[in-house]
Amino acid sequence: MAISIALAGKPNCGKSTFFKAVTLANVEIANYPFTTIDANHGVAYVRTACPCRELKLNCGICRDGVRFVPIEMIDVAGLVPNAHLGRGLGNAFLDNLRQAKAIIHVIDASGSTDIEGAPVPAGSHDPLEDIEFLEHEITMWMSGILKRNWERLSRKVQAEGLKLEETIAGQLEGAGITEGHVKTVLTRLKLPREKPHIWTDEQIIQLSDKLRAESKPLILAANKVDVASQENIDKLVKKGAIPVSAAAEVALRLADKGGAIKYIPGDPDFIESPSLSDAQKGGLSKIRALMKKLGGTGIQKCINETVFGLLDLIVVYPVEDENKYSDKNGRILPDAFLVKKGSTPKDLAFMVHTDIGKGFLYAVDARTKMRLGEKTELKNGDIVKIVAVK
Ligand SMILES: Nc1nc2c(ncn2[C@@H]2O[C@H](COP(=O)(O)OP(=O)(O)OP(=O)(O)O)[C@@H](O)[C@H]2O)c(=O)[nH]1
Ligand SMILES: [Mg+2]
Repeated sequence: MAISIALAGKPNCGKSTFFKAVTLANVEIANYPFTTIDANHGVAYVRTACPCRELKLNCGICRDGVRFVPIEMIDVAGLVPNAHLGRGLGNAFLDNLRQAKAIIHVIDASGSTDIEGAPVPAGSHDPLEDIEFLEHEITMWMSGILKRNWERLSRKVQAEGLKLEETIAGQLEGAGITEGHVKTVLTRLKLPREKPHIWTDEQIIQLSDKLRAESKPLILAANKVDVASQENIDKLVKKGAIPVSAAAEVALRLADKGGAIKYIPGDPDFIESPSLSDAQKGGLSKIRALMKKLGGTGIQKCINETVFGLLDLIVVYPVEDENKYSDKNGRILPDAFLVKKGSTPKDLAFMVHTDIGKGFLYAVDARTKMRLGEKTELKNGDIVKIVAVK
């Protein structure tokens, strides 16, 4: 199953525009809050160098040596401060974040929407104010779920010896929390383990906050930089945000699809076809100026940073024929898998198929033809043949 990433943030910050840019799905986009109510799900891609170039092969899948590995993107409804108290659409729709392994927090860097997403004169709202609330709302959403039945559950932990990690993970299953997450977080927090029923509200919020950070790390995308002041952009970059223009990326991808330009997502520039109208040229030259400044539109960079930076994933290519780098039908480098850094060939085998994982014997590095032991750490770009008992 592809890894899921969610786009979240206040209403009207450009989440659906970002989503449209990366999935080319036709979704509703408008300059007012709560345009999106039901979450949009689509396929986006992380960009990487395809090994076929280096091997002097043609996989027929990549574009000019650029490989796009699919991930799932989720565009959720806008969230406002105090959504957990029922403001805006409330936070029930945060259930859509359940599968998300990371969040791209989209911020309107132009300051042309207030904290609740209503249009205001450009520059009149300080985007720095929009940063903190999202994490808080997600934390409060989780703590709200955890507190449901807590009285009863925590007493059971004490009286009937239920496993604490299992109980908490079970309660937060809908938020995508696993026992592993709970274990990691509990070892860091100094909560009285043996008496969960005396945990205060504050302690439950603290636990939820750590669980949120552990299970859904987040990066900031400072959107609408095409109309934002340099001052706002600088302020957000200082906070670690990646400057982006979702609108520019939509224009480029559509122009590329329509044949007006050649643009490979994530490239710092594009090539114009000779037959453009003056209006097209005018629009594109504005985008080009922005790309020069940012080194691109920032959109692909955001996805790549989330997948490779935040989530620490690498790309590996399982093959069946290590000499031809292909599957048994001769398709070259047919699959690209995103795996956690530190994964072993055996982990990869399990990802390919449970039976292959169970029957794992050894793996071969297709480049060197050397055997890889069960415990070898895979490297980014590895091409691996797995040998398993049939
Ligand atoms: N100038 C500029 N406008 C943008 C950009 N991205 C989005 N917008 C505009 O911002 C407004 C809101 O965009 P949406 O994508 O609908 O925002 P959203 O966050 O999905 O909004 P909700 O679904 O209401 O939460 C629209 O008018 C978009 O055209 C951008 O990069 N630059
Ligand atoms: Mg939307």
